[in-house]
Amino acid sequence: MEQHKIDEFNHQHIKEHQREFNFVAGYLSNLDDVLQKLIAFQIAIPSWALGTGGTRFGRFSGGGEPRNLEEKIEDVGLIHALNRSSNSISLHIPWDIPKDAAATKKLAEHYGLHFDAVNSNTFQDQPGQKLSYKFGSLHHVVKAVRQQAVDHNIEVIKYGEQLGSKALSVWLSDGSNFPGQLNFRGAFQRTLESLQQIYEALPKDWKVWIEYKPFEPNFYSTTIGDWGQSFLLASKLGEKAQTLVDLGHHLPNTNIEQIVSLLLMEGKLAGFHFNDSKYGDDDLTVGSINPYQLFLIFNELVEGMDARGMNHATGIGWMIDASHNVKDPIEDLLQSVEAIKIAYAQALLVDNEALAQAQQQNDVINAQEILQNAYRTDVRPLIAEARLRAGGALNPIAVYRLQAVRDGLIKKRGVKTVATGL
Ligand code: RM4
Ligand code: MN
Ligand code: MN
Repeated sequence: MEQHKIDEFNHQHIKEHQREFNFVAGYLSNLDDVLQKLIAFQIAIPSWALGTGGTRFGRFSGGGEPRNLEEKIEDVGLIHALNRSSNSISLHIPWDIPKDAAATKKLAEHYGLHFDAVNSNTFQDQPGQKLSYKFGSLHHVVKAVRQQAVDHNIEVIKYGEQLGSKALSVWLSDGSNFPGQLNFRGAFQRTLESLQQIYEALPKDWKVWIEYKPFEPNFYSTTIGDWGQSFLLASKLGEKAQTLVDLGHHLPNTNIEQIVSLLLMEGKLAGFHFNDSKYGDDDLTVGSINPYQLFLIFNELVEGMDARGMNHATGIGWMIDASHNVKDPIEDLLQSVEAIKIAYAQALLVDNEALAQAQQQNDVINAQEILQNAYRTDVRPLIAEARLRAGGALNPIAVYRLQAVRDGLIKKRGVKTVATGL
């Protein structure tokens, strides 16, 4: 995406933008601070979100999907050029093994990108793999299987080191499908021992992020099923281990904001996998189902990070983890990043002093008013302004469509199957 195309678009729409921006800016006493924070706030893109995802029932490819890691980096580069808010990429190994790490790093740098956490994968068997993960990996009853999974994680760290990553993200599908299948204590202990070996292999300035999930693919128990189990593991491992919160990895109506608040208080909140869901691990676009919950989460984050004197942009790992059957993945990621920034901006508008006072006085009405005043503010012009100042597009999706980027990608990379509507 050439910069002049973005500039041209911005030029054509600047008047309209200014009108909207001035309206909301007039309400803010901390405008500069908010804009600075919005410019600095970046969200990592996972390498697996750039193609059309699927369900366990099937996968419908779109056109022009990236065919290799280089093209995935290219796509993230495009997203970042448009929104100036996605300056890193998170790799899943072995889905995306860099063949030449130095060249991969250089290519990313060319687009102004760096590498976020690297993700290991012991939830699938890979071709040629010696031992199967059918009955789990780090928790497996057979030592040799655990060792194979530990070795894989250490290998992933090595790839990450070459790319400049600073964290290993571990999600296990380990669990059981039927009562009696597993001894819970045994499974937990073995997982801990395996993680200890991985922990020992971590470089000095690295972290290990432990993700939890209540069910799927196992439907009776998951060995790291909730934040308590992840927190327990992270606490036993040491200070380089923290809990990763994937928004879709909770049972319906869980109070995620409360979980986040306490993890943050304990210095154990590694970061996020943003997505949205109505039922389970739906991996839907961030903010598409429950934007108010997302705002409440960010409200806890901002208040909690400020209480600990943390830098909002760098103190926590911010990442999208989503997958789509029916949307153009690039457009979807642009929507997702926008939704995250909207929730963040709204949280920055909360009058925390007044809220603390209302809480102290048990003024429940006012407490709700304060939160909802912020939530009901249309902050989109603030985000557009931050994007504009950073060199991005006033409206990233509009530019993407106007430039017919997907058509260009299809020409270059080809179409797999034609689906009406795409
Ligand atoms: C899992 C989990 C992990 C992700 C995989 C692909 O449900 O969310 O974070 O790496 O999916
Ligand atoms: Mn996840
Ligand atoms: Mn998930």
